Amino acid sequence: MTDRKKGIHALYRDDPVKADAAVWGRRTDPVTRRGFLKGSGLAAMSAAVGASIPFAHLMPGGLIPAALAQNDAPFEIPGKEGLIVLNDRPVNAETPAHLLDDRVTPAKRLFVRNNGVPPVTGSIDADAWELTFGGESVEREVTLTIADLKSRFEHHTYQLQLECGGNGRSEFVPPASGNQWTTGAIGCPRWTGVRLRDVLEHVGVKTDAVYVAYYGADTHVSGDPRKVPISRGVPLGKALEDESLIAWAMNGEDIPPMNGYPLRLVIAGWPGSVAGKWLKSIVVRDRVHDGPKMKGASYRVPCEPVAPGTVVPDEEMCIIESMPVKSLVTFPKSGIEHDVASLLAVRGHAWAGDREVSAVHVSIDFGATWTQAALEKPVNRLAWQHWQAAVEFPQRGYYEVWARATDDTGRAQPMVLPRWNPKGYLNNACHRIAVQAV
Ligand SMILES: Nc1nc2c(c(=O)[nH]1)N[C@H]1C(S)=C(S)[C@@H](COP(=O)(O)O)O[C@H]1N2
Ligand SMILES: [Mo]
Repeated sequence: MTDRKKGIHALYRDDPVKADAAVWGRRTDPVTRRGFLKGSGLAAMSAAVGASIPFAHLMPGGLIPAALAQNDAPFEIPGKEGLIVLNDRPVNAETPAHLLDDRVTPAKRLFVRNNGVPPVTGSIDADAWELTFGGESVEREVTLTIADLKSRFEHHTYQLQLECGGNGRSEFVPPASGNQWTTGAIGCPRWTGVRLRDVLEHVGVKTDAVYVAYYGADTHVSGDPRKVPISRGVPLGKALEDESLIAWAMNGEDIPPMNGYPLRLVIAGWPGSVAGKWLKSIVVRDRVHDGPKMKGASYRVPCEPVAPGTVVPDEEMCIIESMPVKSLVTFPKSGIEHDVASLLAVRGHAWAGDREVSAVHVSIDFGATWTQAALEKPVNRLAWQHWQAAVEFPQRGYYEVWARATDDTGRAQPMVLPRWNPKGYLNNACHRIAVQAV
């Protein structure tokens, strides 16, 4: 977005063509100056107004979308920079690939995925923030403050990836409803906190425990205080891993307000939705957790592959566990010109859910041939890995540089959209950038 500090009305008043591009990703016809919605912009617009808009691509440019016209709240997320806002109620924003180039994702570049309305945390005393442990399968109910967590348990710091299960959703055909993430709902900051396992050992877990879930301090978009926006969890085994943290710091500082200040769960390698923000309570369950967004099509995919567009009954949907192998090209930015006489240094990150990435390859001929990139080991388990390659272009012209990661079980990223599912999860198709060799 060109100017996130401006409200939607001001943005449209000053430059409707630019506003269209910022809000919807419209392509503007240079002659008529009329905007045309790109596929993803169209889907984003439909998602924002909660319905599909027939013939939206024929709508003249410069119209303020109805869903956004109701308020003049600024398109700015405090502490974030360069993110693309996909929705402002609730706030959801993703990071363009070239702004994810840092090895450790800085706070200003970490995407925001909110299911509800975040709590106002500005004036709270973080050390006094309480976390309650309950559920059928705890030995006793326990409440600990952040100060307790800090003083009673060993501190651990890990760099851990966080990726929304719906990252890449915008490419699904037929389209899936929800935030139209392209590639930017991923980040890999450094988190500090205590192990969930250490605290659960202190609380005491009964032998019938099977699942560990969270509740946060955010509220439902409807304003109904009895409704919970999201409460998800993981099987006990995943919760007890070394890297499953109750974290109070990100990159050595307070967690940003939109990313869960003052306390959140970080459970990496699985859909980001298991990593509860504004953490208020942890429940140990004797069954698969049944909180909001554990059922139906939420964070679940058809247990058996289905044809695109199939209506799948709830009983045939299975909960997503590990995220699949994936990679990004974070340098250079797509669309650059490059001198054909010199090698182009290309780099990015790769990750593979619970697994490790064993190789990354790049192609400049749409996958006809692949060259192996240099790949680093992760700094710790569940951190993304960096890769780089020097690309040579045989002659002037238009190229796409594709990256393709392979995990340690030999599974590589597909080049086309994999396995359609009703809510558009798990799109790990190869990322690519455009380069004009001149
Ligand atoms: N309390 C609470 N926790 C939450 C969410 C939420 O809306 N409320 N969103 C989840 C989802 S779907 C994702 S992908 C991650 C996003 O984390 P981030 O906003 O810090 O990037 O947080 C998860 N934890
Ligand atoms: Mo998510």
